[in-house]
Amino acid sequence: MLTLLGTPNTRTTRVTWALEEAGAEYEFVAIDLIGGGAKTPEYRDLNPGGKVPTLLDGEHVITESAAIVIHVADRFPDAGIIPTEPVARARCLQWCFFTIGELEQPLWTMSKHSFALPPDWRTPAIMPTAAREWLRAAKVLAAGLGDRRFILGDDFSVADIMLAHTLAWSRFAKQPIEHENLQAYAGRVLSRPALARARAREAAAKEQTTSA
Ligand SMILES: N[C@@H](CCC(=O)N[C@@H](CS)C(=O)NCC(=O)O)C(=O)O
Repeated sequence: MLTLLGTPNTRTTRVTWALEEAGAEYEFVAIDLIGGGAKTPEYRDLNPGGKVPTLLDGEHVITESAAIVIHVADRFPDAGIIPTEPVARARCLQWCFFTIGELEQPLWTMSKHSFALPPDWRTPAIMPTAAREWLRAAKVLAAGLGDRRFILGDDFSVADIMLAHTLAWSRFAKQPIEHENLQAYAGRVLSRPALARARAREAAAKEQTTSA
């Protein structure tokens, strides 16, 4: 049994999306991030950093969105969303880790210093640096993508989930996507039906929590 604990429209959506691409059966438990739902002792037992998402796979607890989407892809091999050939798999992991280590970091810095951190901890002067770092990481991605349909070529993979989710985040953060190939890629990947299903599933879980 798979249970995803997370908050709609956060990094959780990477996992909901991967589960939908995989055709998995799962329960979605909405965590009220703003209301402190990730900071309770019970939740911290699962995810000591008090962050979302967390996946429960039977007795196993998995945290970190990149690790979780890779696990989902491995667990549902018939979905074909992670390559098995070692070099192609390494390339897929490369772009998953690039997302976490490079692409999302400037956006996360902007989020932290505009609303996520307590007001006293925010340093607005960091914003121009983060904006430049965003452009730099996006340029690396645009060069890596080239004229491919997906980041690995013709086959969609969890790396596309990680990357495209972060491109959607950049739109929300009003950071430009300067490269035409990246804009087209974002449009292509973000219009996948599995993402629409994931968003609907998250919205339904949130609605249930709100009205409970
Ligand atoms: N590296 C982690 C980051 C998780 C993370 O920071 N999630 C945000 C929501 S998108 C969160 O829970 N923030 C609450 C906090 O920072 O206290 C992952 O990819 O899962």
